[in-house]
Amino acid sequence: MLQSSMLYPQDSAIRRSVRLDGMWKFQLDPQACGTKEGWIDGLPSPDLIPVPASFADFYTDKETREFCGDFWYETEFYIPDEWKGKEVDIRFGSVTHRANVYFNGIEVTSHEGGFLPFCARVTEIARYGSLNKLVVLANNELSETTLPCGSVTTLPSGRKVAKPYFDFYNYAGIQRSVWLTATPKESIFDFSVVHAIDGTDALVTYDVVTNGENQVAIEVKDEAGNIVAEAEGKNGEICIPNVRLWKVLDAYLYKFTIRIVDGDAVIDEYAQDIGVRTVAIRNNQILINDEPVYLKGFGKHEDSDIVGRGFNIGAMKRDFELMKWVGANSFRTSHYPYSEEIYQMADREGFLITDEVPAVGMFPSLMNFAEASTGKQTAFFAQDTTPELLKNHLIQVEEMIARDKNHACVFAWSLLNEPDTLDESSTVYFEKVFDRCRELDPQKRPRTFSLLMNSTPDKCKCWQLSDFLSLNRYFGWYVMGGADIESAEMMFRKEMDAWAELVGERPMIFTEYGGDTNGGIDKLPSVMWSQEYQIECLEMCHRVFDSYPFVKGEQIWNFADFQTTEGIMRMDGNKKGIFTRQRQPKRAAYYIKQRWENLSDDYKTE
Ligand code: CKU
Repeated sequence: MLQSSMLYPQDSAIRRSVRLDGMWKFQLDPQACGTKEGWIDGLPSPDLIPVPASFADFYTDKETREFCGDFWYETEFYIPDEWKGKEVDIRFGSVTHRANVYFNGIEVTSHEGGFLPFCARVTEIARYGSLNKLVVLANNELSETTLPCGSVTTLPSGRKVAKPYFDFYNYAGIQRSVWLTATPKESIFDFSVVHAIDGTDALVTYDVVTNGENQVAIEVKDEAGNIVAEAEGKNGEICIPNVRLWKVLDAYLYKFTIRIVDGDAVIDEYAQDIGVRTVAIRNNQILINDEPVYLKGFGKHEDSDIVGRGFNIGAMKRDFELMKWVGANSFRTSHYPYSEEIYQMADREGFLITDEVPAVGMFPSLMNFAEASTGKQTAFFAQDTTPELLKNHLIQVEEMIARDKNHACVFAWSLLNEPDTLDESSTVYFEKVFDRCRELDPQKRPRTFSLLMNSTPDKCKCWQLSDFLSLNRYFGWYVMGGADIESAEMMFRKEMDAWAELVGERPMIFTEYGGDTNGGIDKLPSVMWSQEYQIECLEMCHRVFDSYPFVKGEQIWNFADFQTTEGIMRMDGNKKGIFTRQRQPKRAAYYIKQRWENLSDDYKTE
């Protein structure tokens, strides 16, 4: 059972929510002495930094940017007198990777995992009508039991350094909004909706969780504000006559309002925009409302200049505009659940999301993907630490589904990214994660995971658990790039032939492919890293995809260039973006636009 409600904060006739974003006090704690020294009552010599944001890229010295360990935040704010008698919560969109929260000098909660929300209830210790102090102890260390996985080494100077087992910078901090909320004592804690289509009508089965016994009433309004359906009871079925379905790139959202009522009095009210649609996998097809869809899009990151992984509302808007411009219809939230505002926008724009839990780096190496192709094998899920990892993994699957289950845009869950799949222990581990997901998701959406290059048809022991296969393949880049691209294509086709024999009726999509290029490097004829070669590499992959009818989607790695740990494989970050980190097109973007505008959304329908 979840500790706190995952509902996104909102104002209603009853609820109040205030963003606490802005400049907060901030202090690194390299000796981890803050708790002992009483920092929970206030930071001794803080700097000021923005919330939400990653702390790393504000500073001009390397030690602060690369800081690994404990770091603290502090802010103060008033809680109004009128809030007496309500439940008061502090809600964090995320703190990366873990947090202990102190309110007016008392520890009120702690949370593990850097990409999902949590609340601290402060009703009893709030000072109404006066100033309150919030202090957060955060930590960004990685281990083989955290999601994502990694390790920490200590330099001779005693300084800790994070060693991610994944290819994105280990940004940390209070990266999403912090809210102060007031809800009534009897309140709506959670709800879920499941859609079915019945001719021209929709049947929406709903379930509302409250902490009281009063009656629940539901009202559904169309976009023009007309009430189209009503119901009473904590659970039941609502019929929306002549439903306008939520369709890919043609979204329609009903306002679904839940009220707790006592006669004429409204005790609590919560409203969410809901798209009505179904999802199914059948006969090699991904079906939305029983209509086949071919996925065109990207693996992305929450990553931008200066604020790092901090939620960047401007970048969000620009990214959706660029995705529409280039003809995309979908993306994967590689490699962690993104900010909630992004799902709200995808609902509104009609984008399909594969929602990914931060299960990345389940391979013991900094460059796990490069290492894996050497054939060196590890039994990652057969260690003493595996039970602890699994426990964290299952909690994060639960939190992700609780947060995102009602979004029309979320059509599938990605439960792991490029894990070890070659050892028997992987299957045991995977089954637990896949089963838990199925059990928790009211809509029973398809489950998948991204298969690393070494998870080949002859060796992978876990592909059969995926409702559709998601492959990450770098033929023409990590494997036989440049002048060898012809051989890369042959090898790629050989693997695809083997999958074709094995997989049968299951659709496959590509969740990663492509190559790095530094925007601005042109070369005729092409060489690897030039803009021309990025296009050639993508063209080769597309030739292969186009020849296999069960390939039902292509999501390029990556939408935009992004920051990584420094190293010889990365030139100030990963440059596989079709757009630069500043969100301007590389040459490949024009090629992709041309291809995707000519591929209908139901391309390859048999
Ligand atoms: C990407 C097998 C591929 C793994 N993939 C993971 C992703 O996070 C990396 O950025 C590879 C890459 O190498 O660009």
